[in-house]
Amino acid sequence: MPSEEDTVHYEGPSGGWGSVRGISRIFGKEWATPLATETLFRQNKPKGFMCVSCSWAKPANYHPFEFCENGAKATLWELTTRRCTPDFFAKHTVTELRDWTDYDLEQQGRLTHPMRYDRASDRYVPCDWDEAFREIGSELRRLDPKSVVFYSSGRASLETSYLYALFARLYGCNNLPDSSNMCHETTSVALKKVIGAGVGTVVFDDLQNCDAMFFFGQNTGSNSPRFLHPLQEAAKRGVQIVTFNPVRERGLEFFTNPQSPVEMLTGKETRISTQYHQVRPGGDIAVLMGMCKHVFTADDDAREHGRRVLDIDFIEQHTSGLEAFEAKVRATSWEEIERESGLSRKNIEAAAQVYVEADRVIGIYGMGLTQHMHGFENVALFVNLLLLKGNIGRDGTGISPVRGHSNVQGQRTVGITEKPELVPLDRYAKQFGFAPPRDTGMNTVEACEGILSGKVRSFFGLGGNFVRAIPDRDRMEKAWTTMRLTVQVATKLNRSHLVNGEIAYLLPCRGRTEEDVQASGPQAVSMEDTFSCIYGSLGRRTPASEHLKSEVDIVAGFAKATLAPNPKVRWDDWVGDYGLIRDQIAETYPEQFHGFNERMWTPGGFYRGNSARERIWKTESGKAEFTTPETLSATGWPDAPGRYRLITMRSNDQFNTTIYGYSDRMRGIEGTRDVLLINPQEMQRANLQEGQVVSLVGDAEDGVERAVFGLKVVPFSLPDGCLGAYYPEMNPLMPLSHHDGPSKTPAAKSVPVRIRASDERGDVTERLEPPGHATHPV
Ligand SMILES: Nc1nc2c(c(=O)[nH]1)N[C@H]1C(S)=C(S)[C@@H](COP(=O)(O)OP(=O)(O)OC[C@H]3O[C@@H](n4cnc5c(=O)[nH]c(N)nc54)[C@H](O)[C@@H]3O)O[C@H]1N2
Ligand SMILES: Nc1nc2c(c(=O)[nH]1)N[C@H]1C(S)=C(S)[C@@H](COP(=O)(O)OP(=O)(O)OC[C@H]3O[C@@H](n4cnc5c(=O)[nH]c(N)nc54)[C@H](O)[C@@H]3O)O[C@H]1N2
Ligand SMILES: [Mo]
Repeated sequence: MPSEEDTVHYEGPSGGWGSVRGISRIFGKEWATPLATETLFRQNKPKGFMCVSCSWAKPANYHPFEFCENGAKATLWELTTRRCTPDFFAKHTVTELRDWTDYDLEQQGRLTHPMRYDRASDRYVPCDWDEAFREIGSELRRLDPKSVVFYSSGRASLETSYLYALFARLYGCNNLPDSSNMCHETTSVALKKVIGAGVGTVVFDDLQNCDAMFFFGQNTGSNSPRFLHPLQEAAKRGVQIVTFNPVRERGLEFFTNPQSPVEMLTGKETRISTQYHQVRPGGDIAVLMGMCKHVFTADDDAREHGRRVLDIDFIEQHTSGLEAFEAKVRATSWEEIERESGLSRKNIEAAAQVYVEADRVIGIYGMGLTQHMHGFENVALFVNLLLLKGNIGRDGTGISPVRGHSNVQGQRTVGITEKPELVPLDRYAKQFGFAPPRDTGMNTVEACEGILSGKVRSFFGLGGNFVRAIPDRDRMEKAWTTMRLTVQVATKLNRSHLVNGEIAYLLPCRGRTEEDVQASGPQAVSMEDTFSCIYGSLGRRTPASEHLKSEVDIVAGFAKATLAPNPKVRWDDWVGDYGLIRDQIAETYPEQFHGFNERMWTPGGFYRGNSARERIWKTESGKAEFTTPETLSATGWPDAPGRYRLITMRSNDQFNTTIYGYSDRMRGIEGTRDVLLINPQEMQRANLQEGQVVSLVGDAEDGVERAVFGLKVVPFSLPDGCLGAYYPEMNPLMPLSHHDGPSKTPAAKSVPVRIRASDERGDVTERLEPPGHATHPV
């Protein structure tokens, strides 16, 4: 395996000229039009609109260009001049389109008309909005509410999300899975259990007051690039930044600020991570146990000199469970820790020593911790480490999950959840005069199981690309068509619109950058960022088509066509004035949303508060809880000869299933996504040549055949025993049953696979991936 000190040579740092080229390469002239530049200029500013990409903070003291390469891509993607019209659908059958790549589908541009699937001609045909609502409503009235699933991807505004959840509950179910079920659900469950608040405790200013940051499995440079600015400032201040990641991610190594003329001209780059450890995927529990072991040892030494490393006052007053955890740590040997983590004791101790010496520490993490069968333990142990020195609930400290979609955290805040206990149902009942369902609904994995078993009869997708994002895609797609009704609300065409139930609708909506004029005038919407700050967002662009409706309007359309009239539920008034929806939100959640309509324009957003930050622990014990892990490996399955841990990864040129292009600039992979990354020693052991085309087959021991073909072998710096390849192309290899226990987040970062050293299908009878990924010009 490569030594932990090895570096991979890239052409340049993250940011810099590469990021500017990254934008113009894809959008060419569109990028330079005055309207597009004007729109970008308003991005993430007070009275502007909030980026449709990630959920990073929108600071009060903003930069002139408060957007990043990927935020600009996401905005321009929505502003594209291309249109996917009824003519397009007349030319192509749905079966034909199923062979297209994700890239080619979204390249068709914005959807313009409501469409209904016509089975006889196997085509989408245009329809009337009223007609669509009428049929959807009458079907829903016939179906058992418990058999209907209302999915949402984390983009929909607080206003839309609140109404969508209300509609599902008025209709009679809590089947409200969302994209966070595949993402930071581990966070929502683990942090709730151990510190009593299911979101991060860090706020933006803490980044300016910390002495050390620990990064576990979060790829800042690609996925939250605006974070690079405070990170660069921190690095310049001398903050120790210690990273654990199997992949040497460029953005965590070096950064040139594309918004600094001096840095751009001189090519000056800032080193970001002071230590970089290429942990084995699934090895973080072992790392964290090792770090804690070092902290206990350092504390033993300090005691001999009458000092302490542990924050004893904090531990006594605020935590429970230290004894059992400490005993477990002391009983765990360095041999086990080294084996499971793939790192040396020396390196883990070096990282832990930074922790011992720092007064204020922030813990940052992403999918590298959450998407494992023992993701819960990953997150809980990270909290353990922070608790040892009172690093939660003080300025400049805390735990900071970096959330994904721009409003994924906010959706949960306003009621999108399958867990009724997270929603003030009594207030709902009073506010809207009905008896809300009290039974637990389905999350993403349960919805998939329900579709496979036939229990789910109808699926609504409020945005997103569900069939592409979930595990076991091939099995899921086959089951999909047995549903009675499928309805997708979207801006662009994607794979999920091409697998249809008996009755299927594709309904186009306005995007966040677009003007939304209703009875009372232009409407704003709002969202919540990863630091629990809530902002208004005002779209100004002319909508992509006159036939588009807003998401609020579409949800109200479903509801009016389905539910009996209720004088307390005033869909038409709400659509006419979104301020009235915010009044309803404030009534349901008064502590967090009082004065919502006024406060939403506070520069930097308004903070909705976090009890754990105040050291109020809303846990079972009333204290912050140490967790004692049962295992050192997060994978949840045994190693075996020839079995690899596959990391499914995002490139710098995609937003989830939206593929902007075929350039993973920061990893030096160009022109294709059909690659298999593997380290040179492993290549040799497996007798593989660079450029050879191979297949991956699933190795989950559950009797299900899984395979993906046509992957080109690329030597890459990775730990032994693991492979890297792109999400979503690899999703057919992920078993639905492989998910974190308590949260059911699918285990996308350690998928058990074998390499088949040819591209032949062998006994796998069907080609599982659409062909033709490999040949796109850059
Ligand atoms: N440009 C862009 N921005 C995005 C997105 C996008 O697709 N494109 N997606 C958005 C969404 S929805 C989300 S949730 C976030 C996702 O953002 P991240 O949380 O950064 O998610 P990933 O890129 O999937 O993986 C994160 C990192 O985990 C590492 N990793 C894998 N396995 C392990 C492990 O076992 N241990 C450790 N320590 N590290 C591991 C990977 O190498 C990778 O660098 O980004 C959001 N922002
Ligand atoms: N193997 C593997 N699988 C994963 C992951 C992984 O790391 N590895 N990551 C998981 C994660 S973190 C997530 S969040 C999920 C993502 O799952 P989703 O959120 O379901 O997927 P997206 O790709 O973000 O959805 C893209 C689609 O959203 C639609 N869209 C865009 N903007 C709007 C809008 O304003 N309104 C509406 N109605 N529609 C819009 C467009 O039609 C676009 O095609 O995937 C998960 N799946
Ligand atoms: Mo996500």
